[in-house]
Amino acid sequence: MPVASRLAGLRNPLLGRRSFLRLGAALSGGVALGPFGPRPGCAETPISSPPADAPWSQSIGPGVVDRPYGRPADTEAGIIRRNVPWLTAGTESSISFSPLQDLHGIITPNGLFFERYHAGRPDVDPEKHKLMIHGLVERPLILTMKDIIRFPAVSRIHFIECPANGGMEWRAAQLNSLQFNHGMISCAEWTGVRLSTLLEEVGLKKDARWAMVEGADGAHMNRSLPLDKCLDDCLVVYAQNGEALRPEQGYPLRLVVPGWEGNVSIKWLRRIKLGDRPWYSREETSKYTDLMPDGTSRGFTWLIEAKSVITFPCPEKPLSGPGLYEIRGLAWSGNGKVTQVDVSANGGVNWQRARLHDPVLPKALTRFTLPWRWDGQPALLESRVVDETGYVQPTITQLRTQRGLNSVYHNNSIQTWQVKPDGSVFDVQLS
Ligand SMILES: Nc1nc2c(c(=O)[nH]1)N[C@H]1C(S)=C(S)[C@@H](COP(=O)(O)O)O[C@H]1N2
Ligand SMILES: [Mo]
Repeated sequence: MPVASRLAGLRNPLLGRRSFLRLGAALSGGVALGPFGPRPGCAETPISSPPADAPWSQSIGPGVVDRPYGRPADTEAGIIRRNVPWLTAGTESSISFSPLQDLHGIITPNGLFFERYHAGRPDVDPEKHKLMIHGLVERPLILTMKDIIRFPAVSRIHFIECPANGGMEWRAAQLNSLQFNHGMISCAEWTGVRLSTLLEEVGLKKDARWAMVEGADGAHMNRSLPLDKCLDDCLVVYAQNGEALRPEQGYPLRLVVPGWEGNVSIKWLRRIKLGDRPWYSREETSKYTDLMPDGTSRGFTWLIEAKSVITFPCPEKPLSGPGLYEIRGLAWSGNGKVTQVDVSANGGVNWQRARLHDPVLPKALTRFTLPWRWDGQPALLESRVVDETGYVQPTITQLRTQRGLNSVYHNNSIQTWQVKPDGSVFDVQLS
């Protein structure tokens, strides 16, 4: 029997003690991470009589007109994006983090997608919004939203990660939180038109090598993109998980640059200018560069290298006592597909291969799980991803050896969660 269906059996209240113990023995032999004995992980409730009717079973609920646009159950109200007030001067140039500890699967619900603004969230009128494509092109064009929606549509699932995700932990562990250390990543199904289709429509002049992409927000945020990437897999999208983009994500139109740092996925996209060299905008010179130990600065570090994190257990979701658990997490790579995730319970001394859940898509979040019998002893949980290019996620020490301590961006190091005997979980760094 596959491990997953054995685990599923645990949730069956009819499962007898004998079969539970048999299951425990099988698991500790095959997949437990340490020398843990067969110890039941959850209590059994004997079923003698049917449960009494709850209040909600005794009356008629509200009808269909109650919620013309749905929302989560009232009891889920605490599952929200959060920000770190001291991180930025104001809320207009700020970040909210996705509550990864409460999410399932690989798609981020639209209301929980992380936000990053350089000049607040503009309220754009889709009737007036236009996209101009000009510069080194044969036929410059100004497109309305109606024009854009007429082009052949494609849908793709991709993550967007701000390269500053984890940037607060370059020097030391300081935020005891999954949401704040890793929540600047989200993943959605994006629908729109390939940028290559639009570029074919305007016709590229032979010297065109770069594109400058610019937003309609007050920051007029702009970045330079090499033409190869534009023609490869960039999308100009108007929909996110089946509905129009949210204003937070760039309504009515944004660029999605799969696998590259979130900063280049320009929101409220209003202009694409083709040229023969990069523009060296503020966001690729003063910001979004990495100061190296020798005083030089790395620029145009677009790629999001492979990264993973355990989302259960984590500081927000401690363990409730010794027993059988499923370690759960997320892995991703801007290089393509995730091919392997290993999990350690002793700070990287021994590793065990985790199961990757379908679908495993390029440049998208990938779920991994591993059954784990916790014996109540202190543990150091880590996950380490390998992507299809063979790249292995580094430790923070390995990263610092290469890049020093001056960086903010592109911290893709292995996260260590320290599990204490009472089940609480802490953010730590191993030297
Ligand atoms: N026009 C515009 N585009 C923008 C930004 C912005 O402030 N203005 N922020 C960028 C940054 S830094 C990131 S990480 C992503 C965040 O996308 P999200 O807010 O949809 O999560 O959008 C990028 N695109
Ligand atoms: Mo960002």
